[in-house]
Amino acid sequence: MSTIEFLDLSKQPIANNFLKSSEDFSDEYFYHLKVSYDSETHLVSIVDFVPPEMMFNESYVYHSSMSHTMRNHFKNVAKSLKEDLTPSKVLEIGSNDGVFIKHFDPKITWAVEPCGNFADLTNNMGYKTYSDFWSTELARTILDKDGKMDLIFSANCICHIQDLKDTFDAVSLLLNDDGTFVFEDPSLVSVITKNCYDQFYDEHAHIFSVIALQNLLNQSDLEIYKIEKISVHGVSNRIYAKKKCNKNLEIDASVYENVDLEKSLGLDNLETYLKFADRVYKSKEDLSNLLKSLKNDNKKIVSYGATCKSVTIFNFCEIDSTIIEYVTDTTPARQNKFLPGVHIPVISPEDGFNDSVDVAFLGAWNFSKEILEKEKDFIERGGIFITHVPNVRILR
Ligand code: JHZ
Repeated sequence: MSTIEFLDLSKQPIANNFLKSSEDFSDEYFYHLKVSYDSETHLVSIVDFVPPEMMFNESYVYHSSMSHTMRNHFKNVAKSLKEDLTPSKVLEIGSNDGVFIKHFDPKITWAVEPCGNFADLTNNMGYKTYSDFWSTELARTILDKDGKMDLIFSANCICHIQDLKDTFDAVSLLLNDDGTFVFEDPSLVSVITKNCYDQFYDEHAHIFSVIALQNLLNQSDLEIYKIEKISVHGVSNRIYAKKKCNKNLEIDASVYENVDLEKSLGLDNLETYLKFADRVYKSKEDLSNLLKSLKNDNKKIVSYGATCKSVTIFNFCEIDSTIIEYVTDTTPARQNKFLPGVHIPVISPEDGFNDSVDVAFLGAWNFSKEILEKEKDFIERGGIFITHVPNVRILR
């Protein structure tokens, strides 16, 4: 048996299933969030997968366009891919609200998006969007109708797909022999070194190391030739891969550098994950203690950003509305609902981020730069931001 469980993050709800009313509390779905390491492929995955249809459907609430940081990010990556690769046919897997594809000509761009609400949105924007889960079956359908693609792009999506062999086989099937597959997902180096265990939740079936990706892509005849470290979502990797049969395939130094870094951090060794788990349990204790002591000092505590990540934290650390009064979030579809599992109310920043707040937990810590700039007034009047990344502390 090569798969070993190393972290237990307790009973968890579906992280994006924001509840409309207290009547929904009693039949909420929970699963046990445990994380494992595969000593053969070195892949880190959650143990019990939630059925994809329960997570990704027409009620999906997360909009990639909700932050200035992400809008800019996708504008820039679209520009550089167009300049560097000059693709004449582009496909995005997991196109969400169109934040990336809107920078491409609809005549040469296709999309795949299982959440019906978003597929309708991008179809209405003029982009042919297949409202389905990515698979070899779907890739065959697209191949028949639209032919092979020069660029297949995916952001914060591949790590959501449970069957990676089928996923990469499907890419191989639909990619031109000289085409490029580019995808970005949170980096395991960052999760381990920054102790951001909240990157584990139902949607994140895997958190990738380059070492694991090399093994998995190779099984589908794909080869990583370049890696860019990007700052979004608390550091992600943008992976560039081509078909192995491509005669012009040159491996960039960034690939060797990433593998060396991961090996030096022990990401190919179970011991590293067991030590990480110890740090996570300590982080839970520290966060509970800090929040309780602030509460004992009669501080009003809220959380900033109703992220999936904070669903993991609050459920794991058993933090509910007796400690965190409410969560503020800019996404209308998350507002005036209850955070999954712990049922803390979610309201808009206009309604809740005001002078009455003393302390704000950074649920959206991955946007801390944007948020700290935006909330200078809060800090100037003595407001406190706290975070658990890389360790539990008050931000100064
Ligand atoms: P954010 C989702 O995770 C789910 P979440 C998914 N699985 C994934 O991989 C990532 O996204 C990409 C709000 N906000 O991006 C907006 C403010 O309220 O960290 C968002 O709801 N004020 C697909 O949910 C949330 O925070 C602000 O000033 O963990 C951020 O969510 C800013 C900047 C954001 O992803």
